[in-house]
Amino acid sequence: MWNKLKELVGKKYNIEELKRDYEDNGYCILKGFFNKRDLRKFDSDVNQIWQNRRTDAGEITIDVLEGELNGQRLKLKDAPDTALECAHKVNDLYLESAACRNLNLNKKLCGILKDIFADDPLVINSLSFRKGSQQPHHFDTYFMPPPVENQMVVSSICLEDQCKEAGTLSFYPGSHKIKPYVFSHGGIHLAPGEMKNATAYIEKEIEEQGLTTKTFIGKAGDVFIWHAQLYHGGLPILDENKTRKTLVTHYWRRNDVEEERVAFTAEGESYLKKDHLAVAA
Ligand SMILES: O=C(O)CCC(=O)C(=O)O
Repeated sequence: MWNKLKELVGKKYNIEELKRDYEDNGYCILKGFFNKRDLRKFDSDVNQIWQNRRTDAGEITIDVLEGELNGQRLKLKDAPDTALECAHKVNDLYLESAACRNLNLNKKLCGILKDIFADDPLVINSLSFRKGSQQPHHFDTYFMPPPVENQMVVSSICLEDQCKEAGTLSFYPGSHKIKPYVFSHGGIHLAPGEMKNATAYIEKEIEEQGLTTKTFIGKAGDVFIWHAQLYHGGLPILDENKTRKTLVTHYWRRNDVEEERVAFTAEGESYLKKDHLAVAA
């Protein structure tokens, strides 16, 4: 099936060029990948879960990113309206929402990821937000290091047209080639209290290598793909009324995870079976 789709995809996107961008710069962009209908379905699923969250949100969690509850992880079903009005991330909607899986496990997208990544992608995490994340620059491997070094890819799907005022995605092209910072436990997973040292190391490397930041201001349906080690973050929101609805998904290689932990969509794409994140008691 992928061979047929590949022909279609190949007409619109130059896979070799995408691969080159990914390898050389740590990211590549699929312009106009999803149509408005695909995006609307996701939006209406999310709205429905929101509206009926007291009964329908299961164990879905959110991370609040500003306001009184800043820094807290809550169950969506228990979250007060005030938390939802603030910037927040919804964790792992892919476990509950077929509309979410229809986007991040879209057959064509998975085919492209497979080409770039040289393996079948397995969704291991998703986070979706309405307002910009405003997250300081970081490597995703601080939070979810893949079983095999560098073998993680990330897709960020623009669910609406973006603007600068909404707090854009910011990143350092080429930063994926910086030797990762090794924390005191010997790995690249963030160790408590060591972010400051890691940031000092990365900033020094960035300066020595002459890397500079870029921003991405996408249109609805664009997909920004980044490498496990691309240093990136979200810039401050300049206008509180502007949103940047986005679905970010992290993928590992399917073959790096034990078979019994893998679930499949009807189209044969895969995602990690897991519990929702725990919230503090
Ligand atoms: O789009 C953004 O604001 C960045 C989100 C982010 O850093 C992440 O999902 O790891």
